[in-house]
Amino acid sequence: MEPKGDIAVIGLAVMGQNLILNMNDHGFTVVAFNRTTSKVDDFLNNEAKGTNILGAHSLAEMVALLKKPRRVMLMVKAGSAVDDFIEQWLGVLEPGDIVIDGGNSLFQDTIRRTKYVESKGLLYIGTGVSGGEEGARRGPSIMPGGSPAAWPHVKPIFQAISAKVSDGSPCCDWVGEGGAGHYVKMTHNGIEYGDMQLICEAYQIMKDGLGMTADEMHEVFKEWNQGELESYLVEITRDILGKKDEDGQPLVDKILDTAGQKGTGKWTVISSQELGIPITLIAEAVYSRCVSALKDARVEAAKVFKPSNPKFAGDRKQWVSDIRKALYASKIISYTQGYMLMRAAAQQHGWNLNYGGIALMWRGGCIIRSVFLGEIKKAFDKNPNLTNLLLDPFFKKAIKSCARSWRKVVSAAVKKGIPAPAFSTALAFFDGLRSERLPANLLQAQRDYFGAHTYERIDKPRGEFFHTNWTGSGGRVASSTYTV
Ligand code: 2AM
Repeated sequence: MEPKGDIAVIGLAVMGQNLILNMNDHGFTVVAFNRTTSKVDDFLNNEAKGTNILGAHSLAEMVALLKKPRRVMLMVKAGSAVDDFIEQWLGVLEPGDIVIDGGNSLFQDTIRRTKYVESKGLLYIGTGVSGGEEGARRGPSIMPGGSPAAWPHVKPIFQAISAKVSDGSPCCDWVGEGGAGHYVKMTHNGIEYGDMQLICEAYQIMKDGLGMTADEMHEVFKEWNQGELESYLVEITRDILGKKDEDGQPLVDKILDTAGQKGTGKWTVISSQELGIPITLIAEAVYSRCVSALKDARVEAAKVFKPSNPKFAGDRKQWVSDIRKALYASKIISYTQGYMLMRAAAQQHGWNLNYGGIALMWRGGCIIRSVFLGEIKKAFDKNPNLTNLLLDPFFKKAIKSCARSWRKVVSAAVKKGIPAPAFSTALAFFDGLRSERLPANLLQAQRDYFGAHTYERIDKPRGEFFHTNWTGSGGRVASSTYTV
């Protein structure tokens, strides 16, 4: 009998199960496999009952059920489990078969694995899948990269199961070679950290600066979700603020204020450091989670340094409008930085990224989905070579119309001692970017003074380096110039 399986999915945790059910809904025959094989039977007898999903209890059985070229997709924990599976598969798959990793793998691992699997004659795809459980079930954002020759074979499945935007375009397209898909997914997660932090800062300013209750803020987020901030994260914030505990009090007020993290935000920041790209907002978002984790230290310090009166003076409605604008402007900065990062990574790794396509992939299905991403898509459609999102006419106008409120909110937060690190760093970055002359002339002089690191001059061509004997007692020899 001819094998019927279109694709195998390995790993029956919640994301894996939901992706399988989603593929089944779209008419694909999926083979389900899991290391602990009892989970296969459990799945077939419950969630997958009455569907066309096939179970396999060994890799050999799985392979026998698949049409060629075989497509096998891993939905297991990132790390060594992926390498273990690749080794096992290389023993049972054939040249031309396609290995897909749908976990949150580090992009360097995906670069390495793509090369390795290709060296064995097979094809590799490392893909970001975003949208949580619900996304996996109803339509995630999917960001595939790896071996270009594999794409036509997985495209029909991935684009069928992905989220769609209003005109029907799928939130899934080929991202690029090697680790490009996982890089874009990592950047997505970094931006997600930033978006969440911005919302949280707006919340804290409204709570502490304006004395607003969760119910009142629920109304504010409801309104914000009807304008330019309309997004999944604003929507769930609205719902969270409206949720009551069993005693009728807002649940959010009872949740301990220490945040966890799994590492993709940190990876984004590490990559930005390596590439020398300032993604200051995401970095502050990661560090803010670290500060939140210092609960005991904060409780101690608050006993000594607690701000005496954090309340803002003035009209509350006006403040809420200012905070919305500060959030919007800061968000524009965060995406500007995120796109700068992807552009630098693409250059370093030789990826031909489609920036408008990335905005479209993020437009639906994933955690950062928003109306805002539609504007980014438009900006790149108009100018595919746009190097700085801030220079697009739409965003230029938006930043200009928010600037006064942004400064007002950041200065009030500073004056009153309410932490707003992401709002503030966004503004500092903006001010840095629009400074034709920064104090780095002095910095270079300092470096040359103590380390003979040399400097360039404004009255000489770039690339000519000078050293001054600042004290009259140092040597004549300059250290070689280098930039890390
Ligand atoms: P399990 O059910 O056998 O534990 C999420 O943890 C998914 O990843 C589960 O399907 C889990 O399989 C799988 N997984 C985690 N580590 C694994 C490993 N080292 N080898 C195989 N599967 C693994």
